[in-house]
Amino acid sequence: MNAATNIYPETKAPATTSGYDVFRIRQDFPILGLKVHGKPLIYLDNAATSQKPQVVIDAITSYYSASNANIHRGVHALSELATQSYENARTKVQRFLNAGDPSEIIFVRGTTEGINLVAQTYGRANIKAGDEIIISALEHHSNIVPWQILCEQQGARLRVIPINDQGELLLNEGEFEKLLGPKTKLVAIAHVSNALGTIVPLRKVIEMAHSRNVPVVVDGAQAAPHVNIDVRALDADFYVFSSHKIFGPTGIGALYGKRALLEAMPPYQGGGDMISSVTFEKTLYNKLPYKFEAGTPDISGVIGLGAAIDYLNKIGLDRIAAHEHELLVYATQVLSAIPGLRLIGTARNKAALVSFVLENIHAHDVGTVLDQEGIAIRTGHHCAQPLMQRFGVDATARASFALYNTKEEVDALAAGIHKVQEVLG
Ligand code: C6P
Repeated sequence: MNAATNIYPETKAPATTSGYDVFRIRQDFPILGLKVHGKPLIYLDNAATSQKPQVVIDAITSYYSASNANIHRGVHALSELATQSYENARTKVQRFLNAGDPSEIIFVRGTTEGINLVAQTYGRANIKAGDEIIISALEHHSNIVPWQILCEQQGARLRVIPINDQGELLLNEGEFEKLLGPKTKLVAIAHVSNALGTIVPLRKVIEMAHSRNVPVVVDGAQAAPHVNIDVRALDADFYVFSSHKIFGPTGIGALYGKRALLEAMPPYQGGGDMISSVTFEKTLYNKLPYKFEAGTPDISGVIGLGAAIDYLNKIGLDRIAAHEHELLVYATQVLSAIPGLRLIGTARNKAALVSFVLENIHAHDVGTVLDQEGIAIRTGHHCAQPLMQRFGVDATARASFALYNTKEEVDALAAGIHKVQEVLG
C-alpha cells in the first residue's frame, strides 16, 4: 500500500502527519499510563471501544458536580443549564455529521439501538410481506439481526451483497445491481467493516439504491472515529454511530435521519418527553427530535459525547486519518512478513485495523499470550459470524488502531506474535 493513498476516498485527501505529536496526544488519555501484568499497556482494541481523554472525563464529572438536573422539565437554573448543555451537544453532533438541522439528530444508546429504532419504526411502517431488505456480507450482527426480526414480523426477505476474497463488496460485478429490484425496500450497510476494516464505497451504494428510490441506513460505528462524515454529501437517509468508539462515554450514540423520513415515522418508545399532550383517549407526539427520545435520557453521556467531538475537532479528523493510515501501512508490512500469519481482509480501502490468523494457533490463544505482554487486542468472531464463515475461520485476532497508537506499539505487537509462535507453535 502506498503511504500517499487516500484510504478515505469519499473524504478530503488525508492531511500530512507533520506536526502530529502522538506522544503529546497520549498524555490526554490517563489510562494509557497503566501497566498490565507489569508491562506498559498497549491498547490495540479500539474498534471494540476507544479510551477516553481527560476532557471527556472532566465534562462528565463537571455535569454531575456542577449542573446535574433533569432536562426539558424544570424552570430552575440547574435544569436550564443541563438542558442547554444537552442541546449544545446535539448541535455538535449535527455539525460532526454535517446534518442540516439539530432536530434530525436523535440520541440513542448506540449504533445497535439506532438500527433497531429504524427497523421497528420506519421498517414496520414501510416493509410489507414479500418486500426485500438488502444488507452486505460485511455486516456486524447489529446490522443483521434487527432486519431479520423485522423480516420475521413482516414476512419480508433479507438479501446479501457478496464480497470478494479481499473483503470488498461486489458492486461493479453487478451483484448489488442484480439484487436491487422492485421488491427492494431498504438497504442497510456498514460504512466501515469492524472485522476486516474494509471501507465501503458508500456514495456509490447510496446512488445505486436511490436510483431505484430505495432508502439507505448506514451503520457508521467504525467510520465515525476515522472518517469525516458528511451525511448530506453522501445523501444517507439514516446514519448511526456510537459515542464510545469516538472517545466518548459508553451507552450513548446518535441516529441521523432525514427530516421527512423522521416526521413520517411512528415513535419508537412511549413515555415522558416524547409527547405534546396526553389524554386517556389519545396522545399527540412531540416534535422532532423529542418524539424519539422517551424518558430521561443519558444526559451526562450526551455531554461527554459533545466533549469527545470537541476533542476530535481540535486535533482534526484529516490529521488523525493520516496518522492512522501510516500505522496501517506499517502494520500491514510488518505482519505480512511473519511466517504462518494470514491477514483476513486486504481491501484496497481499509481503516486502520488488521485481522489475522496464525497457522495451527487459535485466535483466543493469541489474545491470551499477548495479554501477558500488556497488549490488548480482540479475538473471536467480532459479532460478524457470517463474515467469519465467508473466510472459512471461526475467529480472528484483531488489532485496531486509534489516534494515540504508535509504530513502536506495532513493533511490540509483532514481537508479541513471534512470542506466541514460540510458546504455542
Ligand atoms: N463493534 C467490535 O469490537 P454498539 O455496541 O451498539 O456500540 O455497536 C455495535 C456495532 C455495530 N456495527 C459495527 C460495525 C460495530 O463494529 C459495532 C460494535 C465492536 O467490533 C463490539 S462487538
